[in-house]
Amino acid sequence: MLEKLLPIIQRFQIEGQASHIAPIEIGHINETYKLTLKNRESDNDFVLQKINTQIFKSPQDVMENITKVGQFLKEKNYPKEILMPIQSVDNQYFIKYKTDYWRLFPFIKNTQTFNEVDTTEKAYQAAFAFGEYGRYLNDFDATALKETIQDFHNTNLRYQQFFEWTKKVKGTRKKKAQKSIDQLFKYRYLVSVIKDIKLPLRVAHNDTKINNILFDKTTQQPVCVIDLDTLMPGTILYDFGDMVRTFTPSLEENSADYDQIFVRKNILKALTEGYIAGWNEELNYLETKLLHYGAQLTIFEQALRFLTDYLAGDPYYKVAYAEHNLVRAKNQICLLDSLVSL
Ligand code: GN1
Ligand code: MG
Repeated sequence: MLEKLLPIIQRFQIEGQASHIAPIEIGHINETYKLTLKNRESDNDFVLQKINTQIFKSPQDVMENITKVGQFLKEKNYPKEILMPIQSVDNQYFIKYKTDYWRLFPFIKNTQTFNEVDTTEKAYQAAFAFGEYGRYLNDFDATALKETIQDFHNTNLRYQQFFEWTKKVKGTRKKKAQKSIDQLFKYRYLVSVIKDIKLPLRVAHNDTKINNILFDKTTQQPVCVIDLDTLMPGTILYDFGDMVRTFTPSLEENSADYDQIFVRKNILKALTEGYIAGWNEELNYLETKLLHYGAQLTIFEQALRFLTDYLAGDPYYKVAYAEHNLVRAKNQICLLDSLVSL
């Protein structure tokens, strides 16, 4: 594998001899590797990623957003690590090799990620980190960011697309999905709320999953917010929502143990407090009032996305087996039922 990737690695401004490379199984979208370079003094690790251009149509825009925000945070003396890509030999933040686009990040030392939240302390700290990240970007002009995926959190459009697929698809997939389809129809009212409210346009991270925070292995404290591909102008609703979606469940999004899936209230409380504290009074009244609604909307949207992908034959999310997206959709519906009933 190393040999195959060497022509790519050599295009970046790094010193030392590539000595090891291994895939990192993280995320549903990009292809990720951990790379080790040997130097005279030490070993240094990096994260090499192939950008999925089916989904991120303009790698240029993605990398521009990341570097603009990174630069701004640096000037603001943001207290945590800032994820900045390594430049290529021709001073770009990504390279094109054959038909693919690649980028390289330093691997932040002594860190780890978690797929689940096991303590209220972790929920509070991670949510604080996302809130703090937003706060440091408070006076960054969000409109200066490119929309890396158009209509990413346009739940209304997601609903329309879902609805069209429910009409278009016949056969086994439709039959298997029918119960979930009916359940999602009933949650349609969630979309109508958002049409009538006006919230500040902010720099939204848009993928505030628990595994998008690096924790220090020793202190167990968050040290870096990662996965910045979906940095876009947006509202805080979905950032808060994606935390609720991924921090609070009793079981994670791939679990098919449906009757064991619920929102853990103590984690929800801790993350809400952490997020608000991270923003340190910068959120306005309406934003604070709508957090809980944002969580419902986000989980609803995610269920729509998984079910639409299932109906469409899995063009978007990586799947490990035929029913994977259906399972994920059912899982999200259970979670939504639980949240709505709180
Ligand atoms: C995707 O690839 P990953 O896991 O970072 C998706 C998110 C979804 C998530 C569901 C660009 O994120 O929006 O919430 O899967 N990212 C994109 O787990 O679509
Ligand atoms: Mg992501």
